[in-house]
Amino acid sequence: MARVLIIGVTGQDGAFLARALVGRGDEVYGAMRRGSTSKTGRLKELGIRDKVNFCSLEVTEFANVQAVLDEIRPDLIFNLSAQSFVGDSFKFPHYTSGVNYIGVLNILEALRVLKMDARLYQASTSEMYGDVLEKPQSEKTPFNPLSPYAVSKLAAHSLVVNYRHAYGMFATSGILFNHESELRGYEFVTRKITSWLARIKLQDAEAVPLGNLSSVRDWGYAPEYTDMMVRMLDHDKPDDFVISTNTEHTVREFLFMAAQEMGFDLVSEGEGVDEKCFDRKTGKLIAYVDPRYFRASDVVYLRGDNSKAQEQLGWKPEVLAPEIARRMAIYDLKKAAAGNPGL
Ligand code: NAP
Ligand code: F7E
Repeated sequence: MARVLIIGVTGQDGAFLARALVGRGDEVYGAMRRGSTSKTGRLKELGIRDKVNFCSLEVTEFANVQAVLDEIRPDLIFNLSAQSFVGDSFKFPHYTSGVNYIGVLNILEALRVLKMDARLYQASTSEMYGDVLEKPQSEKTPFNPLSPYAVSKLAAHSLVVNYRHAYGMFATSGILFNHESELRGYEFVTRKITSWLARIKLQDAEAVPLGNLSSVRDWGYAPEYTDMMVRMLDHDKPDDFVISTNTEHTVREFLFMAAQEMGFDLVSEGEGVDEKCFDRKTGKLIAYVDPRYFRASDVVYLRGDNSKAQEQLGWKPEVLAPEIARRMAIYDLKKAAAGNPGL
């Protein structure tokens, strides 16, 4: 049984990771920052809220990070904390850098100063590939970030590699491609689509405004990805691993798949900012392009090559984008039917 600290336990990944660790009998500590309302809804949804020992942590405060690590003395630390919404990172670049980079520096420095030999997992991201220099992207592909979010994550990633080499720390980076689930935040495009379509279907909501429908992502299923985080820290040495499904879909395809699950039969008309998606059966407008959702610079193509994780960690993703769209659609229809779209 390991003593585990999850920093960022209230997020999508934190909740699934906590469930996996509680399930294998670990003593799980969940670090979170105070808020004006409860943030433990995802843990409650997974039925494990009372199995997690909560502690207060603000990752940008070195003294606080040091005190928490000293008090808990975990064997394993998963740093999932981040300002994780790429769109917002253009509006809040300083704040994003503080949480995503200084936060990681604080954790690494606290481990060094306290002379702790805990194993650290850092949540790196496929966004670091940015304007991709190779297709598909593996651990060997050079990074070329396109947002303040990606730059901050690349700085943190480089620091983890540096501390691993300089101090011999067991610090591992998972370069995870997009992963979604029924517990995904509502600002991300998959959840925005499924939650909004459910409200169109059951509550007669207006059509959903979207940004770049041609953007390509390699979408996986979050619980499978958090299982891989555990495997990365159970591995015999610290390293970098790409976690992806090696498949690709456009945002438009995800929209059509989710819509089909809800009984819509979409057809697209027009191009670029004029594109609109109608339901063939009713002629109703379901989705349209709204330039307000375009990004200052957007990552338009991501598809991973997970060969290293397959070989060294035994990774084989099973839940792919069509099934993810189906599960999220069913879940959000149920929520909307209960009068609680969760927005
Ligand atoms: P998420 O749902 O946005 O969760 C982020 C977590 O970080 C939340 O628990 C949040 O707490 C916490 N946090 C934010 N600022 C903090 C601070 N200053 N101090 C302490 N905690 C703070 O993100 P996710 O989708 O679960 O992703 C988990 C991690 O993986 C993130 O680092 C993300 O950047 C990275 N990642 C995600 C994906 C993906 O597709 N999901 C892919 C690659 C990498 P509050 O509840 O208080 O906001
Ligand atoms: O956007 C396009 C958007 O916000 C995906 C985070 O978990 O994964 C996530 O970052 C694509 C982009 O995810 C809308 O322009 C079109 O091209 O769902 P997203 P993301 O930016 O890929 C990575 C791996 C992380 O590390 C991040 O933490 O979809 N898009 N229309 C839209 N995106 C949003 N959000 N909303 C739209 O209306």
